Amino acid sequence: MFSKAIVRTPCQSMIEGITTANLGKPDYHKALAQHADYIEALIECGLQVTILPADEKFPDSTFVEDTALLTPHCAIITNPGAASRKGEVTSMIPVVEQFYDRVEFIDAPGTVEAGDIMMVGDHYYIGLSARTNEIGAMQMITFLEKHGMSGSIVSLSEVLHLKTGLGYLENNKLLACGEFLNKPEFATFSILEVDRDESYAANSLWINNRVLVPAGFPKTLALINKAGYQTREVNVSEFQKIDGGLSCLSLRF
Ligand code: CIR
Repeated sequence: MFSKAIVRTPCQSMIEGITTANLGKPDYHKALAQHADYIEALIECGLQVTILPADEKFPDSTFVEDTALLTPHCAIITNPGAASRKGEVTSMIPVVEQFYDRVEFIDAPGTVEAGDIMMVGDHYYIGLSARTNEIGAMQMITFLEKHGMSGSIVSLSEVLHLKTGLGYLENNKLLACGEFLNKPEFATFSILEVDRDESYAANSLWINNRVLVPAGFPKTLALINKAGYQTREVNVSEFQKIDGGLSCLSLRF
């Protein structure tokens, strides 16, 4: 169970955020309203939410998930692989230090964005992507083991981040799409298959026995409801336009 979350208010420069989506530019005012509703949903899940101010220097800075891995035993500050995002960690360090005594750091040439990391109990799956390299993943595994946890590497080819195509819903249930449906490392999970035309909804988010689902993906919503979860839709269309999803918008711990 999680008790806290950290989010960052989107900045106006988010309209220049990195994107491959081809969905047009985000509407900033709509994004602010959607972000406020996202915070409301986190509160409904029982989380105490720390809201950081917008940081105009970094267009993608609302996607705080990528800047740190917050585990029950330590925090690990990442070194984002995207050049325009590296500086995002600087202002995150003092925030994380308010909550953690044990803070580790991924160092160059290692790169990691924590959207590539999926927690399953004490084990962390780390996707190798354009943003997370093998040196960074190995540093991450070393820190996890130092603090009594474990990690393993997953290759990926179709998606930006590991959790773009996967969402762990606890209870051995894994929401998966595309290239993740047949990977041997996930064969022991009970897979909930997300249709390709709703692939964005694979990034639904389990929090304390509820699941936040992006609005507008009815098949995935029905799938998760049928699996027995209480769901809460959140409209994040403006963040989808810059390749962001529900998990990217917060750090939960
Ligand atoms: C980026 O390309 O870095 C941002 N536009 C989107 C980041 C999404 N983060 C995530 O999936 N964890």
